[in-house]
Amino acid sequence: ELSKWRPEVIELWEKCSVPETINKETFQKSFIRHVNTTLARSIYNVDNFSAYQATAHAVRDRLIQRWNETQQIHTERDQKRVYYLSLEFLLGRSLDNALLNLGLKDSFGEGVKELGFKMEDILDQEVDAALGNGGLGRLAACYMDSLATLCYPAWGYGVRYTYGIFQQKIVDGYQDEFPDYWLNFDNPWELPRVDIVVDVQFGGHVNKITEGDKVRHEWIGGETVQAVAYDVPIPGYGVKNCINIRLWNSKPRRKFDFGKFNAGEYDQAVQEQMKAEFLTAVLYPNDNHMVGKELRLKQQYFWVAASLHDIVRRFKKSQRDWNEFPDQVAIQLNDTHPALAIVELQRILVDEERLDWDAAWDIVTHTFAFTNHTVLPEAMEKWPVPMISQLLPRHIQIIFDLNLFFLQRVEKFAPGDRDFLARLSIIEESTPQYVRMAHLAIVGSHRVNGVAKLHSKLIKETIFKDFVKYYGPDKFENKTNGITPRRWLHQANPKLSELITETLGHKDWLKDLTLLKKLEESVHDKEFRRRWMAVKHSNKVRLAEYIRDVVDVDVNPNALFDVQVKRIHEYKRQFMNILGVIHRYNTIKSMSPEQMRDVVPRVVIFGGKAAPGYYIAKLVIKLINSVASVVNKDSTIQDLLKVIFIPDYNVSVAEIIIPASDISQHISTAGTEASGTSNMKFVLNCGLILGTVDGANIEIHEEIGDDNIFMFGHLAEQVDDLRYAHRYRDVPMDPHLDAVIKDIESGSFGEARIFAPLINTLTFGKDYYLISDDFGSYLDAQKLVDEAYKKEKDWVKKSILCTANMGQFSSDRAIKEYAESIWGIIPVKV
Ligand code: OAK
Repeated sequence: ELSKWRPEVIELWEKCSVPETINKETFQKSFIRHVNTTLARSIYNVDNFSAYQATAHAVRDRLIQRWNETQQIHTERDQKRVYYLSLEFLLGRSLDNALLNLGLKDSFGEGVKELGFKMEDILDQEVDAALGNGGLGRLAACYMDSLATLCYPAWGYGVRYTYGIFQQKIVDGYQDEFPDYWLNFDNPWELPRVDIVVDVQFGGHVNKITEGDKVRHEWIGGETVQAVAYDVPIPGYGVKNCINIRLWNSKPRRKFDFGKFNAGEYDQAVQEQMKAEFLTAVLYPNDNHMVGKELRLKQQYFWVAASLHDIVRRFKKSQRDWNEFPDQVAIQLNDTHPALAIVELQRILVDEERLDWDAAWDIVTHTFAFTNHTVLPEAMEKWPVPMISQLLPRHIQIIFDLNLFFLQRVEKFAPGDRDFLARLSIIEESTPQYVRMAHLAIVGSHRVNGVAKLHSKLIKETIFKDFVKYYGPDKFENKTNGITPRRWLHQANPKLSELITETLGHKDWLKDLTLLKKLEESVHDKEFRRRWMAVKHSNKVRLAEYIRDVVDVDVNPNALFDVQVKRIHEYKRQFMNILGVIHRYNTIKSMSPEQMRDVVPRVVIFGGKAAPGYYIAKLVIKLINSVASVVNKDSTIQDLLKVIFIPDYNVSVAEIIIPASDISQHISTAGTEASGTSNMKFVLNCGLILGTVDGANIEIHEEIGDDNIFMFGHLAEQVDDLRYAHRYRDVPMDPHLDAVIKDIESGSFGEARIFAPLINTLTFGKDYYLISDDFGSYLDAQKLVDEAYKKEKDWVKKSILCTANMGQFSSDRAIKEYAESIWGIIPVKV
């Protein structure tokens, strides 16, 4: 393609594109140039926010260079790529992360200081990119960091929501939601690609055309919405590779209908425009819960169609045979949200590329793999057949055909077993019929994985049991989740990172987390233990300051910090935690001054958003705040207990909270939390955990050993029987729990009637999440925590051993496993 240019031109391009050296001075030049030109400001009116923008633009210039080089080399080498399709990417802030990954933090920090700014103030100006709900979205972000760092040829595809997850405010103890208009002031971390536009079709009808002995289908009519690409560069740590997340934004195809406008139908002309833009306006705020809104289905297809178009276009450039598609392309489905991609690829291959059905299906099934992130029944996606038929008339035909051919094969496997067929079918035979997206994802993929050992075992034994019978067990794998140590230790906990680097004598641990193991040797070193504790203490001071700023309560950094931060959900049992807090409060109140002297002071910290439509979860927030307002002003308990609800929990708030925790709670009903990833973040940051035998807690326990974790509660295999007992027998309530409930009902924490629906979940609701069954062992485990915290020296040792044994939980390990056993891709280093 270079041949169209004269040699002098090429030479000039090469001369001018030599990358600038990066150091403090060149940074300062670039900073000032951006203040003057990009921002059109001057020395007279640069505030912290413009300083942030200028710094971000200076970093972005370097990112773009790396991004270009990476794309170029990946195109040249033409190795197999992986495409990670995720409806959520919870990236958080980018500046600090980019500075650290590029190794520019020190020089740029010096640079801004000389220019009269503080790096911390600058970093604090950035708003989070919060395009996700919780675990699933943050996992996608960690995986992109690892894919870049390990130099894999990878792309992320997602949606550029105008509004990310809502902002949470607490008003009179209740959650209030406010729109997160994160794009209000320019976003330096995205590159708009106005040249990359894909038409996406909805509605219309299908013509069946017979040509000789062949039939083909033509999907025509309906409306067209355009997808415009916005690229978000993701730099690897300590490498030049910088990969891309492509986010799609919707816009109307026709700019404006002046015909209608002039005919006086002004509002109609504007409406069409607004409707198209509305498609990517808002992220659905539900975690682990499906809400069957048509707009959500439209979002899913819009994103899947644009992404596949892009992937297919890139493949076609290499002019290979279609059979080679799965050798060049791996597509990972982050849960079932992108499952329509399976149908879309089959449609492209059959209707547009005219491959025959079976050849196309062979390509499709060798391309896709599917990750399941939950076993909760309310989270299983299914869409009414009439809704899909309306929006995607050709896709529904393909789905029925796929299902027919699939069930024909199943019928051969289990002749005459109609129940088996009905259970496996992609179509649920209800009125109306539904498309089961998980079934579609399994049938269309060559691999299915769960996200922790227990979860992967459970999906094989429960929700996907029949598929295991049919396909055999080998199609189903485990890929235990991981987290990036760059953001979750190096960036969030700079002091601990420094101490580790100094102790180990290198920074290699940031790329090979198993090297932390060597810290074990230092547990006997008194001075090292003192410094380890000092780091924790200073992180607690930092959190105490944050708490004072946001909720105006003073907490003592010498108290035990006990943290539960995550989405508010019944299965995660924040309710059990606050009931335990009430028990603790009443216990302290009943003590003599003598007895009180023996109590370990605690600060119990909560944070997390409830889905706006999740009534019970919102009541849990109200109860926490009601308990907090009673406890925090009760001087009779001498500051032995404080309860804090930190509002608007998000990625950057997590970066302050996690390093400051002494103990954190991961207390889901056994078998309900697929993995959890914050458990890994807390332990990596030398916080102990109090947890149930669930998700990745189990594997963390295996790695760090019995002495360094507090586990309690019933096991997953007992859950069915316990639920059965609640349903059909009179199970006496745990006496401590009973006392706590009576206390709430007596009005100790405000009007009792407010909390009646919450308390009813334990009684009339048959205690589905088994709080009463686990309450006794929960309180016992809490006692052990208090006792252990009193033995300071042993506690520090435990804390060190936690960090030292977290090597397995790096997202680098997880990504290597996916790359090797599912995707079949190899690194291509810039
Ligand atoms: C969100 C929407 C639909 C289905 C699942 C989710 C989700 O966020 N699941 C969470 O995924 C995390 C990453 O794998 C796990 O660590 C959490 O346990 C799981 O709840």
